[in-house]
Amino acid sequence: MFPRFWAVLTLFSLPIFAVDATEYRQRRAKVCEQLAKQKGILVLYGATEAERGDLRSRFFQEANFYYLTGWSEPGALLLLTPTDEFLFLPPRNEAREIYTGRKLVAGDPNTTGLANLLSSNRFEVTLFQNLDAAEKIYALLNINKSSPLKRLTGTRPVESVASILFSLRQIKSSAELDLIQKSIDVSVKAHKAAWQRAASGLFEYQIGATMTNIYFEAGCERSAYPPIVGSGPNSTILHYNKNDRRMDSGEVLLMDVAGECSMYAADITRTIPVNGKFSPRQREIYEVVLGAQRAAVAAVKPGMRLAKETENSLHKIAMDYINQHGRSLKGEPLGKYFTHGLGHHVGLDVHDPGLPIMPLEAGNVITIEPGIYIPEEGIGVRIEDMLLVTETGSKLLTGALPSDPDVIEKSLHDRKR
Ligand SMILES: [Mn+2]
Repeated sequence: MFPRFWAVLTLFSLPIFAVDATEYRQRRAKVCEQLAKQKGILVLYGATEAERGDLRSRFFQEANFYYLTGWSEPGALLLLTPTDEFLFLPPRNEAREIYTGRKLVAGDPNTTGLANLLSSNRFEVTLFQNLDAAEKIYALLNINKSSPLKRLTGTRPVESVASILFSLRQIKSSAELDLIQKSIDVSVKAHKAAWQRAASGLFEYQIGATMTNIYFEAGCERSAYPPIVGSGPNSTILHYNKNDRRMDSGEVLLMDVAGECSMYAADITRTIPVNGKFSPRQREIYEVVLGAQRAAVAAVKPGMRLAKETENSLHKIAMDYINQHGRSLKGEPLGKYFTHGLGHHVGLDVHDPGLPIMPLEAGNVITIEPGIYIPEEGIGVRIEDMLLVTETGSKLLTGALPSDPDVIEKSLHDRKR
């Protein structure tokens, strides 16, 4: 229907979808409204090259900073007041630019979308000019960023940006949903490619390579988290990511792998039989996890919670299902093998802001990912899907990747070898 559009897409396989400048401006405007109410100012330190530049990974921006600015260069600072906004950029460093290329600096035409573009050596004086009118300073408290700020702000209270920023980040805009869906779509392709390839004798890292190749080929910047490819006993280790074991026929293969594209993460897990057919015991465990997941997914709607011990707990729905279906080899309920949280928010961060105890709201994007891990049987099963919470329930965003065991076995059986 849009042949020209698609031609452009094919030509530039780099991610070309992006949130536009207007939306970043609207986000800052919402924060400024809050700042006016609280008589506060907000200071964010963007990520620096020193933090990100360990030579193993390329630079990427701090998520809150990116959310408010779309700015993806290192060393920037953001100051928001109830009525104004300032982006501070490092002064020109010609020696550095030999390595990193030409950078935008204060004095260049302002293409940042922010009202005021200043050199970072103007930051302190601008902060002091706005400090007198401020009763509170909002900043990120969880990283060592707060220490230089503490020196500048003296005895004034520094509060977490969480209270004025995280509730915004939890409600995804349609532009964000498009980007998340794009990350999901390529990650689904990665899983399907892994299903094509999985076979006894292969190493876990080979499956990982097949998967990451799909999303790097599509222009994604990085894995949303280190790929978890666990066969047999390794399927029972929650964040196993050495991926160096040779898989064998008769084992399950758990793949928790997804890309981050245009800064937005996906998070998807599937568990398949290496040889194409679940053993009766593997299938039994698989069906318990799937039943628990379906029960929790069916219950997702605004007001429900991901947390364990709370009213309207989705975790309890999944846990009850697991305890009421299947048994350990000793005849005990299986609940003790479900050893992690049920899900989390996803967005710019794979674990996006959002406490499990908070009631879900329409516009949240979350995972639902129950699992059962039985070390003594060498069977670990996790099934993780992503959902958009809607006014009346939820929309499954990862539905293009089957989780029904019959469908999985059929697609493994039908693969071309
Ligand atoms: Mn997850």
